[in-house]
Amino acid sequence: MKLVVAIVQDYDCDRLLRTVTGAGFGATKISSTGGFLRQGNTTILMGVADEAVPKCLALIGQSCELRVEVQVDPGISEFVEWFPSGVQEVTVGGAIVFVARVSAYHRVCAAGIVASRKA
Ligand code: 2BA
Repeated sequence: MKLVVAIVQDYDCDRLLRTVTGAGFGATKISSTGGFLRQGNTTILMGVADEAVPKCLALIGQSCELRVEVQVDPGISEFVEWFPSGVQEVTVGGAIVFVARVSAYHRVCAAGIVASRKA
């Protein structure tokens, strides 16, 4: 099993979640913030069987677009109208995806371990 961690733009999140859950993948959405732009983005966690990782990556890719975002220099943001050179464009997206090995997956409850998968 693999843990697929996808960082996506908020604009793409609903479509991505509909697509991956519609294909039978489990997914968890976490609100996150990009370190460079300090703007909101979304991190999706998915536990995925090894053989399903390529399909998962394809679905993520088809749900996420490349976009140009404007980064305003926070030091001079109030003067942007007069100093347009303080604005810089960056290309963001589609999705930044990490695939990590999972050593074990458990579902636990008061009755104990009710489901487990080893890597
Ligand atoms: P941010 O860190 O806010 O970065 C937004 C966009 O700014 C990036 O888009 C990239 O085009 C640009 N950028 C980022 N760091 C830069 C730098 N040091 N110098 C110049 N330009 C820079 P993406 O590459 O599509 O990344 C989108 C978001 O994915 C990032 O938002 C961050 O939240 C996450 N991310 C990207 N690479 C990562 C990594 N290696 N580890 C963890 N998170 C990452």
